[in-house]
Amino acid sequence: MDYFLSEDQLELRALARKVAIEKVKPVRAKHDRDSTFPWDMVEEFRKAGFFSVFIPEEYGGTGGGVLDLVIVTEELSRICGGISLAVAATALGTFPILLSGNDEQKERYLPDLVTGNKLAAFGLTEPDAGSDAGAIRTTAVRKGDKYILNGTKHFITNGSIAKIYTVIASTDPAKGSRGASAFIVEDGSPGFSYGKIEDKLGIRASKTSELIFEDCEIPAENIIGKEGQGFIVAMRTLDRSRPGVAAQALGIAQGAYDLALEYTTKRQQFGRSVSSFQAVQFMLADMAIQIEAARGLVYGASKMIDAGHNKIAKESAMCKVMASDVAMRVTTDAVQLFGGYGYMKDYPIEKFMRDAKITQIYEGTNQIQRSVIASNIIKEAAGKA
Ligand code: COS
Repeated sequence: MDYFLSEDQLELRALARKVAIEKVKPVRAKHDRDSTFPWDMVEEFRKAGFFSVFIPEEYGGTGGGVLDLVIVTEELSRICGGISLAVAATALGTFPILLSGNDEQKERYLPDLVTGNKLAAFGLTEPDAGSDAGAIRTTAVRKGDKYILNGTKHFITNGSIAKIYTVIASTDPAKGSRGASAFIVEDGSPGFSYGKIEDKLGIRASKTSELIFEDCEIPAENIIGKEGQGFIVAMRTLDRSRPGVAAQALGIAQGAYDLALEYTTKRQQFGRSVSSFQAVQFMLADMAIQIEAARGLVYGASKMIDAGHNKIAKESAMCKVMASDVAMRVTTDAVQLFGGYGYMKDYPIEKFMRDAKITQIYEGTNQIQRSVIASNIIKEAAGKA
């Protein structure tokens, strides 16, 4: 389908597709097998300018928006949904600064993020605060010109390899989500270390680790916004980053479908290509329909965000649910279409199914997304939205 992308966006898509095929494809199996972080690919993404595509020109970006980030993430994920995260997770960690940081913070941190010289990560989730993001226990106590952080974040994408972390901690635990605050924590801050590195089912080329704060000292000026605004900073961030997860899911689904289509037209059984059987044709058609429907929603939500709409929680959640559920169904069907070969690691298709699963879970499970959607449509129906 034609989404009437701008000339710049079409060029960006062509560049991302080229980098994905020429650079990412040859190394994706190795990074997946060894679970190594793709610094070689980060270098390629830096050269291609992918870290800059959603950052305003005044901070050295291209002035593109969420849709540009979606285009890059989709194309990279079409080849490897794990390697694409070096860019997408950096964007997640950058959004709090971009959306709610002050001028000094933007001037200090964005130049290194826009070039990809430093990667970023977002630290919200804790062992006992996943879906219930308001239940975080990491604390931040003001002492003179510093904040002292104590607690543990886990399942942090880009954890241990990022240099800049946007972290949500409680400055007033009695107030729950209204007592949360957002901070910028740099790698190497005193009392900041990394814990367990996770061994994962999929997205194995992406690092996921614990962040440990033990009397971690950061300058008081590293608070993003004011004390008590951290939960809103987190929610506004997730509203703008979830289309990126949706784009990752969309790319994974498209990549699996591409392989399944190619395979079923070549694979001969009963003296003919398996794609000549109606059972297979219907599966391919359903995959194509679902992918295009998901793309329409992802691009539509991204365009709303880029057009400056403020109330985007529902649409952002909708595109994330849709694309990730599609990715899981399409990749499972793609494995099925490969038959026994689909189950073997000699073929790239099983990796797509493993990579797809996380998109239904992280940046808010699809159950949480449905809660967000439901609460918004009920408020709208009552005329309160
Ligand atoms: N934008 C701006 N403000 C928002 C918001 C949004 N999208 N969503 C909620 N808020 C505000 C509310 O208006 C409310 O403000 P007041 O305190 O002034 O009334 C405040 O935030 C609390 O909202 P709410 O009562 O809805 O919070 P809940 O604790 O019920 O939690 C959910 C809401 C479940 C939506 C939230 O905890 C969530 O998103 N959880 C998933 C977290 C997640 O994605 N984790 C993945 C890890 S991060 S990679």
